[in-house]
This record gives sequence, C-alpha cells and structure tokens, in this order.
Amino acid sequence: MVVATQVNPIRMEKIREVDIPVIDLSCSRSKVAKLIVKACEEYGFFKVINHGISHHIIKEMEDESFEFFYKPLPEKELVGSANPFGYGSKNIGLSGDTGELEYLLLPTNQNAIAQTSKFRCVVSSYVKSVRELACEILELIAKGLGVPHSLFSHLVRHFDSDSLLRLNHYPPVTHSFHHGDIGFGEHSDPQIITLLRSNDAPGLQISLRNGLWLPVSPDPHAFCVNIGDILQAMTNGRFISVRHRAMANLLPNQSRLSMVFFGAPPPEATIACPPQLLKRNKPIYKTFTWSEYKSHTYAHRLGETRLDHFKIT
Ligand code: GA4
Repeated sequence: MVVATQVNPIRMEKIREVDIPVIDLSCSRSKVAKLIVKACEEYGFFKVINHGISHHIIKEMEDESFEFFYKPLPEKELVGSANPFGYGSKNIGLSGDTGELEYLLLPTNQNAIAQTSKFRCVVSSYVKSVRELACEILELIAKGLGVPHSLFSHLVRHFDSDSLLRLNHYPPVTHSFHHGDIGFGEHSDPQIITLLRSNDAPGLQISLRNGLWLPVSPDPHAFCVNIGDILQAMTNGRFISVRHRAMANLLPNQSRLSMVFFGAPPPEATIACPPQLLKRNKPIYKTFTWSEYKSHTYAHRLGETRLDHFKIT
C-alpha cells in the first residue's frame, strides 16, 4: 500500500475492490479541499491522516474511557442513564433500538464540561482538539465548494453548538455472540459532521450506493469522517449522509472502543441550502431548525431516513 506523501495527498484503501479515500491533511490546502469534496459526494465518508491531534490527547481519552467501562456496573450507573446524556447499555435512543454495546454520551459545551475531575479535563482537551479538527475540515469543504470560509464551521464553533461526544465500548465476544450480530445498527448521523477514532479492533461498516456493506479497516492513527444529515440538507443532497453500522465485536480478548465527536449546530440555527450551492436547482428540503430536526430524530427509530420527512413534495 502506498503511504501518502507531500506530493500525493490521497491514498486509496482497496477493500473488496472499492476505494475508500484516505486524505493526508498535511498536503496543499487547495488539493485537499478538492479531494474532500469528491469523497463527500461519492461516499459521504473518508479517513484523514496527519490530522495534527497529539497522540497524548487521544491516548489519555482512550485510557480514561477504558477505566470508566471497566468499572462495576453500579458505579457506571451512578452517572445517570442516557436521556439524552449519561451511561447506556444495549438500549439505544428512546424508541426501542438495541445493540451489543455500552456507551457514554456527553455534552460538549463549555459549561457542561467545567473541569473538576481528571475525566472532565481529559474530555475537555479531547473535545477542544477534535472540534478544531472538525471545523478545519468544514472550512476545507467550504473552500472546495467555493462558499464563505466559515459557512459550516461557525455552527460548530458557536458557543451554544449542540455537539456531542459519544464513547462506545463493544465488549469482547461472549458465547452468545454470533457472526453478523449488530453492535450499533444501520443509521445516518443527524448532525453536520462526525469524527470517529477507534482502537485497533474492526467493526465499522459503511453502506455503498449499490447497497453493499463495506468494512472500514481500523486505523488508530486516522480519524474516520462522515457527513451528517444537516450537511446533506445544506448541500441540497450533493453530499451523502452515509448510512453506517458497527458489527458486534467478535474478538475473543480485545474490546473495541470508538470515540465519536458529532459536530452539531446550535438549537435555533436555521438549516437551509445557501443560494450559492443551489445554483439553478430547486431546494429539495424545507427549511428547519436544528431543534426541530432533533425532536423528529429522537421520536423515531435509529434506522429511519429522517431527511425524507423534510423533503419538499
Ligand atoms: C445516531 C448518532 C448519535 O450516536 C446519536 C444517536 C442517538 C442516541 O443514541 O441517542 C439516536 C441516533 C443517533 C439517531 C436516532 C435516535 C437518536 C438514537 C435513536 C434511535 C447520539 C444522535 O444524535 O443520533
């Protein structure tokens, strides 16, 4: 496999004859911007390497997460159940979805993670770095699309941004697990953009246009980036909010841990495709606020195509 260099900012990862873009962020901005836009149009998914987030910050977040998940259940339950923030096990959302995982859902706004414990300090510095990376990627997208620099990133940088951090722990195999069991079922992410970092255990799969599921090879040095529903709406369907899922962890001795940042707008932000991106096309989606979209999301099942509800008929 060719490792990306200064000259070539993209390498393609061949899995089952499909190329997943791996984009080297240390290369020229204009080239990277074009490659990211192409990946968002073709897959709604890509990996970034040379992203600039220090290994130390990632490792500390991973260590703290494992320390939390290895605690006895009653201690984990002390943080409160995920409604929406807190600890959850097997139950996903409020509409009856389930999966083979446990997780912690955390808010990311500055007030919520006031730094009073080691865990909160670590979350706060991880969130700060990953939010910055998300905004840089959104600014590269804006450059590639030829729209104002902070058109998308200002929503995630906003003080009231509703961004989240999700820590997912997929425990090692037990005899009750079978090949094909689902860890976290098929869905698209409702937000603007998602940055996922996982340890070395496999599980993530993305859905291709032809309906096939493509396994994404784990790479602890990369971030997996996917487009969320809001960016699909803001690009009038040009970018794909890719459907993805995680399979149950079938490794006998190793846990899978993913740390997922969801970059979201503030609740009252109005979501619409800007005129520069509509060009001569008609808008596909109605205008809505993030708060309206979120209420709709939480009232429905994980696997729904939520944007359909906001289509102009
Ligand atoms: C999917 C993306 C994020 O993990 C999440 C999930 C949320 C939850 O786990 O509470 C949802 C799911 C996600 C979309 C549909 C609803 C809400 C579970 C569910 C059934 C935190 C999010 O924002 O939306």
